[in-house]
Amino acid sequence: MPDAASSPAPLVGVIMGSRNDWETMQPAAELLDQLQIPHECRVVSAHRTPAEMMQYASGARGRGLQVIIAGAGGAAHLPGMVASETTLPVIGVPVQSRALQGLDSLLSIVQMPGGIPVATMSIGASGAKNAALLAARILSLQDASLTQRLDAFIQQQHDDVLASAELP
Ligand code: RP5
Repeated sequence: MPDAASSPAPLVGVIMGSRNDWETMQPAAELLDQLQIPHECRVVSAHRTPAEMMQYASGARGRGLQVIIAGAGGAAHLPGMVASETTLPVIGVPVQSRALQGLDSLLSIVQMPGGIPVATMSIGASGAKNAALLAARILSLQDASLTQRLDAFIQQQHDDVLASAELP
């Protein structure tokens, strides 16, 4: 996992409930890198380090973060608990669990009570990738150069699909 103290100051916090979630969450970090969005990556567990989780969430806005991406698996309380301690947008990524293949994670994250929103992505690495893209779209509202980089990403994706469209 990259050094959390990397500069410039992070705008997106990518957190996860366990180091074992990193493989799932890494595509989010890679996409944020590609879009040149400063970010930090940390393990913050709702169950194993609850005090640190509360501190992370309540201090996030003051440290300059603008969006939090939170990945968790199983009894996946991290995104919802973080959203309860900050008014920043929180994007939840359900990590695929061994026992229930991530359906447990998805339902844990998506079923928030009214009043505390979590934008829930799909299960696994695709969800992590889309979490980064959603964070980028939020940040692009105030950043014209990021909007251009997002447009270029979409154009490249379009071109890549067309280039691979012809099958043998
Ligand atoms: C959650 O429990 C984590 O997000 C992880 O996906 C799941 C299992 O954690 P480990 O036992 O693999 O550390 O808190």
